[in-house]
Amino acid sequence: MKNFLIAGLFFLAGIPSVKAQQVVAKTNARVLNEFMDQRFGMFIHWGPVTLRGTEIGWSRNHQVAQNDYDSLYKEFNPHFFNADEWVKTARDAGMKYLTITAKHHDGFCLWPTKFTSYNIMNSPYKKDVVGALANACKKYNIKFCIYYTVLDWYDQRYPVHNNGKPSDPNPDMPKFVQYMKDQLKELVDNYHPYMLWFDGNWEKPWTLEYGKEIYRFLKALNPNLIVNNRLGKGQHDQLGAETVGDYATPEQKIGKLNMDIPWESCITLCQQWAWKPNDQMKSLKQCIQTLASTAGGNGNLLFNVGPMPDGRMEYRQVKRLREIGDWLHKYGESIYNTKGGLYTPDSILAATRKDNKVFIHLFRRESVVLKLPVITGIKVTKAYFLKGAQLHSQQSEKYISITLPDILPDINDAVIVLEMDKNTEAGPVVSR
Ligand code: FHN
Repeated sequence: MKNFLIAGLFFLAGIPSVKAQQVVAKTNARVLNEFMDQRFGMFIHWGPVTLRGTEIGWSRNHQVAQNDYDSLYKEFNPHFFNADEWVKTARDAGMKYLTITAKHHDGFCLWPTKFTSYNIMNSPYKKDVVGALANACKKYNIKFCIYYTVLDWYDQRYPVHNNGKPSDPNPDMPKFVQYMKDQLKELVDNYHPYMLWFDGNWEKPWTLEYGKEIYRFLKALNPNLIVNNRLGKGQHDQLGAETVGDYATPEQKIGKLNMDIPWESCITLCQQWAWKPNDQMKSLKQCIQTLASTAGGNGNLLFNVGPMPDGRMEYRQVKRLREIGDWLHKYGESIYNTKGGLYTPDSILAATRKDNKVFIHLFRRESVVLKLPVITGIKVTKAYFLKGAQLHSQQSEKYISITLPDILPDINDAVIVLEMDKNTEAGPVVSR
């Protein structure tokens, strides 16, 4: 986090720091640091496509004929939708922010936008889903965030249509970008999102220049609005010369440890982003170890659920999320407000740190003694399971050795606390 501050300060002072030459988070470093301290958010992919149980956007003109797909909104009436229930599910899972697909690639809008009739108010449901979630997030102290795609396979002004449909005969990107600005102003002015999660920047019609134009437009509306890195061009899992935005977004994978740039992995609880009947769901072990390994890499986890067409989240998914929340209720000190490291995450463990404490997230017991490389100049003064028993440890010139009990206190992630003789947050990260 310190590095964001340095880069941010140099940028503010107009002195290009080494890191600033690549990309500088234009959002205030303090705001970004606070975002990264939260570590865990809910991603929600939802829309009329759930009536077919196929993938949002991608199944249009593929598994679902285009006209059929585009007419689904006429049947969409999620009478069990309850924004408070969704937000309480996120809260009880230990999630600190929530990101809803206000508009995905299929162009359907979950709020009463004035700029297209293809929106929720013209479905039988006729209620503002985005507004209800924004209000519920405020009520339960969850940061409200919005997903908005820059590609729109429905709108005639956008030149490309999905899955092989010929491009539109009369595209008009300048008009389409103005449409985007009109909608983004609606979303920012009416719902005050904490963060905007852009997507769809890989198609040819979208240019780096459009990305910069929209970023400037948004920063003029709210300088503290956090924006992910999918407004410009370039790789999603890194910040580079073509990046526009504040943080990297590795997808369906745990990002590589990076102490210099903010990043957030977006990963699905099941296989599909939008709801699918009998979709394969991750085990509790997979969920907790994914979260610990993401935090161990100094990143956030945006964990996706796909609610059903009637507005409910599947009970089995809600139960899984509550199990994660129960784990975080006990061990959250080792995730929230920590930094990644001292040790690079691997298949056996991950590590996070705060002040003079290092939290070792032990995923499985390989042997009686856990050996960790010594970090020069840092000594262990105490070792114990977080919320648990004391542990015997000793430190040689090369290794810290911790004697483990036969049975670990948590089969998914047993958290060991190493209290050190000094603050460890500025320390190096080493691989075992
Ligand atoms: O095409 C989308 C996909 O549907 C989903 O929204 C993910 C979430 O990050 N983003 C795109 C694929 O990279």
